[in-house]
Amino acid sequence: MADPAWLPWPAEFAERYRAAGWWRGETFGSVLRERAAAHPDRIALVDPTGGRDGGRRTWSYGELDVRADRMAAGLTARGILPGDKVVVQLPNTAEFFEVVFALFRIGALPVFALPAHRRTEISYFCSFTGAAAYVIPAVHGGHDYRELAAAVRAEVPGLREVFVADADPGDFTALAEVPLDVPAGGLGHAPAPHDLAFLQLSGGSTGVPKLIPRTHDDYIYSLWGSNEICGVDADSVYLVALPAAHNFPLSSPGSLGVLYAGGRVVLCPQPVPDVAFPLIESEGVTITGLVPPLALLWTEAAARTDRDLGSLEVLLVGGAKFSEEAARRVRPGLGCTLQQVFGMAEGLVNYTRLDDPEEIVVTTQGRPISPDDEILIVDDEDREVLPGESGHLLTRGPYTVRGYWNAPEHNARSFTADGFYRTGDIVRMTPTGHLVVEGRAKDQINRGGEKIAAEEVENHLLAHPAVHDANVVGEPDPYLGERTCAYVILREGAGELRPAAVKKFVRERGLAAYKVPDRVEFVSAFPKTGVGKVSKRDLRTAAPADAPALV
Ligand code: J2J
Repeated sequence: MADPAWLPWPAEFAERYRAAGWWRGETFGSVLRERAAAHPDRIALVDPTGGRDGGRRTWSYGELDVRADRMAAGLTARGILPGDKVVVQLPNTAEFFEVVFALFRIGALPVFALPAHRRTEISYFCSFTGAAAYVIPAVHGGHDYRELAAAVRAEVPGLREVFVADADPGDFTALAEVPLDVPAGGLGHAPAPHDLAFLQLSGGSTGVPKLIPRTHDDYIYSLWGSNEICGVDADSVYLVALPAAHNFPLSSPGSLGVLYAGGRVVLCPQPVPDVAFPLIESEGVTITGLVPPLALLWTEAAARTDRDLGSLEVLLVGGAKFSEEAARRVRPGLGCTLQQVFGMAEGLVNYTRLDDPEEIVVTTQGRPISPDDEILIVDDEDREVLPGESGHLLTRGPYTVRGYWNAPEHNARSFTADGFYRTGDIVRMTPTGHLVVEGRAKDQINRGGEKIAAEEVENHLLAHPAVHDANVVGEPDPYLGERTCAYVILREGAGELRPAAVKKFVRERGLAAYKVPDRVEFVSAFPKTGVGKVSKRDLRTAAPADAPALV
């Protein structure tokens, strides 16, 4: 069933990707069914704190399959239909997979929210997609998601159902009450491999986040392609340390890649060494993925731990640039192979290979998964640069989308006429074909792997009655790589406003905490470019001590 808000691949490309064997004609529902039939008793998921007593809980492939079916039947009975959107905001728990596979079976589309998102983001996802339902934990990380859901529901009356994946659902429906026996005739509808499977979130550089439509065919290719490159097989044990719904731990090769291979997925409630290291030891974790700040933290902590991390074979690091110095420390520190991964929820994923020389592994961000990933490196006028020079990365291929969901105007800017995605990244290619990320042309801050669209935060700052104008830029941070600084011009006669009050204002607008500016600087003017536009580049290089010069 084609979604009218989605731009599929042109037929000749789809045919080519099928003929090449990249698109295998599978769906997530069919894959889980096959794995469950082949090895029902093999463990699929380990949720170390998800048991009734807060202890370890495991689900076999057979159990996950049955649970997905029963959840699908129950959700269907509650009116969740093929093509419906369901915002899923669950932490790293087994229920995340139960719900997501149930939706895959129905042909309803999960919209992957992160646990950090708050009222403004969730209300937007729900209203923009016309979501039929929203799935939350009761309380996670000290935050009561039932209160969040109540606020979202008040703003988005069309949201029919809220399901709570805990025993105490408050005013909403407990997820545990939903499952039903599958009717004799089955679920009644099975999505096709070329149908949309879900909407993923883009890091974004615009006022509101964009949604990325991914199909079963294309995403499953990115999974098995990643598995081959990362050595994932049925013996792999993957630790989901980052938030499960993020594209990196979901697919590079991530939980879904490892489930595709028939391996085991271990859910880590928090990515800190004190929680993750005991799990690596007790569960025999072989592979995991981290953003650079966490990779640094783990490498340092490994020197002090008495935990045995010997099972860990591969550490994937990506989401933001991993410095060469930090990369060099991974193998001696953690005793495993580093794979750099430069990926994006829109599609293209690059990896250094397991047999690449150490020099390439520590100095590049890898090369594409597929021989059919097309890479162009161009100047500001879309002309290809000379080999080895840096430029804008454009890409097209068998698992890179052709447009955002329901965003025609934005698509005209973010994609070329012939379907290349403008990544907004500045890269160069080495003679070995590896990409090195040199910078970014998009107006985005990459805060240790968490992406912040400057415009989104600026819009919230502008809503403050005392704020005349605002610009948000990234500035260097030794741990995060980059942190955010908001440069603010106050209205005349606005009186005194303290940075803390500005931060509080943004937080109370209902934004994820990571989007709240790390630093707020009051200025009386912004530096301008030759043509009179605000020069973010000059703002970026304005170190705190220089700031008064701007006044
Ligand atoms: C520099 N910048 C990087 C890297 C991503 C695997 C890994 C990461 C993501 C991801 C992902 C980078 N060095 N190694 O989806 O499947 C920046 C680039 C890129 C943007 C995408 C995956 N790895 N980046 O981070 O959609 O700017 O996906 O365009 O969140 O992160 O962000 P996102």
